[in-house]
Amino acid sequence: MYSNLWLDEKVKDNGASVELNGYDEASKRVINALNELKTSKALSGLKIKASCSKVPALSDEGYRLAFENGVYTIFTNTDAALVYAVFRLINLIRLKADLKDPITEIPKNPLRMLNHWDNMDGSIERGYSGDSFFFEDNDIVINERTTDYVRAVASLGYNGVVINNVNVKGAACDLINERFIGKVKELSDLFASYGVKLYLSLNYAAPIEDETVKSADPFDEKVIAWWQKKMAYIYENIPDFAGFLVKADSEGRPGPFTYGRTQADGANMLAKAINPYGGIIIWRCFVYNCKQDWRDLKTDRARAAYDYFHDLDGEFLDNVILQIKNGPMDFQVREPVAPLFGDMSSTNQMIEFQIAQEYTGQQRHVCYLIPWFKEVLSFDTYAVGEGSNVKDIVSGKTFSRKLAGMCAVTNTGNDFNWTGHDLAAANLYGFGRLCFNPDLSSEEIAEEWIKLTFNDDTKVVSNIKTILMMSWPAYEKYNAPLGIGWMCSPAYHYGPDPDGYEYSVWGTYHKADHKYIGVERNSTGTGYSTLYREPLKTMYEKPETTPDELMLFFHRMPYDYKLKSGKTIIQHVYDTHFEGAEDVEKMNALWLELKGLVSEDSFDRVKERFDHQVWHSKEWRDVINSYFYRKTLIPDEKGRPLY
Ligand code: GCV
Repeated sequence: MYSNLWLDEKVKDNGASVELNGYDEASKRVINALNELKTSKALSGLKIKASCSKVPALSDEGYRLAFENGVYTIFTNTDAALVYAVFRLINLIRLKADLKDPITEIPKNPLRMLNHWDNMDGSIERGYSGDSFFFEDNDIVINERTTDYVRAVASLGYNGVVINNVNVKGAACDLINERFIGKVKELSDLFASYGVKLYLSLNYAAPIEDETVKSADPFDEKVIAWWQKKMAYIYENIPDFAGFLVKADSEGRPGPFTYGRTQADGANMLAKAINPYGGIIIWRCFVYNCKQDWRDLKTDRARAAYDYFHDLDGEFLDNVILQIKNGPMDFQVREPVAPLFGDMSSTNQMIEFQIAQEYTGQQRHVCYLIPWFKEVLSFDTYAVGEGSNVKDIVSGKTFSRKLAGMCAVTNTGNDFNWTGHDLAAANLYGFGRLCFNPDLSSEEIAEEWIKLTFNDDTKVVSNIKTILMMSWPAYEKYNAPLGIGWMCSPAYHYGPDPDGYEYSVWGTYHKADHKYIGVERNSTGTGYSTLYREPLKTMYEKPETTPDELMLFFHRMPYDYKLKSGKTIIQHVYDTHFEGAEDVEKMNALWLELKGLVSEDSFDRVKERFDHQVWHSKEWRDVINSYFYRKTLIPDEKGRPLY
């Protein structure tokens, strides 16, 4: 039993009396929901009545929960929503909500997904919590942990999971072939029984391997016929298969560009083939030249997704949705919001975040990412005037799109605690809650998670909440400063290496010399800032109006430039790096106060991670500070040690 998620303890029979009205009692979802109601410890002895209503306002996935005349009542329109409602009811009772005031929750985002980057040999690309629990030795694994995983994600209302890495290689190419289709179906059925849809990542170049086709040109009749036949085969075997996620023309992956076609040509070819069966194609916008030469001053990786996709607005079929990373680069601790959001009013789009902490401490550092995601979601794009926030664009509200939503690259693995760092599970929990309701506050989400995972002791809740809320700002402080990003090792994306990317082939440069740092991204530079709407365009044009935290993303600046905070850039670097490491000491002290108040195992595991983080944040501090000191020879005003 993997019990250290937020799921309630199960008992054999909790003695609850449960009445179901109007549901198909043979449906696996209903059976599973009933089973949760009858085995949840928190519901012991309670009376519960669930009714399948036809309340249009609840739509397909919403629910109403109440406590009326001694009975807890649930209303939903579907059995998938019943599953989400049951888990929520259990959690609310555990959180001591009385439900005397009924609550109605309807998910704001139609798609609420997790993307696994799991490989079939069991490894996980950018995985920091053990190996895959879906795959081992080039085979699919289905066991008790799989069910626990699906229960956990369904309990948060996630409704889709992509099980394999977007870089589809080797055995993963066979997930759509006879070799694995039976097991994929088994997994898909298990997911469906908890109201979660299974998606696969697809190898765009798959038909190249077929001797009779040898191409992936989306305009080639043989390629088109190959995919039509393949989709027919998949749906014969898995009639409710949800669809595919595609990474094309990116980081060495083939795509339509290889044949002189556009991204829309490629996506639409697949979309047409899958359309008769109701499936969707999720097409990633993470397309860029990863081998930019340092002498090339025109190319700007930050512009890439915009430049490749912007002109294609309106050309994608209705069952295609573009998946856009939250920032224009790649999940750095700080980036601007990608300018594509709100820019394509006639194209379905969803946002891609990363809760796998690839660049944010790899689940060895605590880094609660929900406050960061909330900043992104509440960013005003001005797409249709003031108030055009990212959250309304990706939920489909702004442009009235049905296919829309949010996903995150997930942070799970087969480590006992699922997420490597016990506190990293707050991101898995928090992201699911945010997908359902982006208006929840980071503090609210943290508090729920702490109470459900640990306990509701005042000190436990207060200390862990403080740790979580301090963690992302702290990580930003001791990492690369002012939005410049990328000062980590290029191979592992971990640990300080200020010039690592500068002198590698990966084409992501900060161009620091002894006087300046940064790439000019305004209208006189790469023009990136001009991709935004007004007033953002004007705001990012000049350093004086650019927010401090993004100064070095947008501008090439002298180190003695005075920020709005009143500090020079160089003094800001020194101060934040000292502060960041001190913040980690404070978080560590708060954790140490919890000895005896949380389980010993959990206490020890987190303590061990903090031991590392305390040391490693100092290494970040010293390497980054010394780098800047040696470049500039400007001393720290406060005379602290620089090496
Ligand atoms: C799955 C980054 C990661 C890669 C990842 C890629 C992507 O570059 O480092 O490991 O590949 O993003 O999002 O496709």
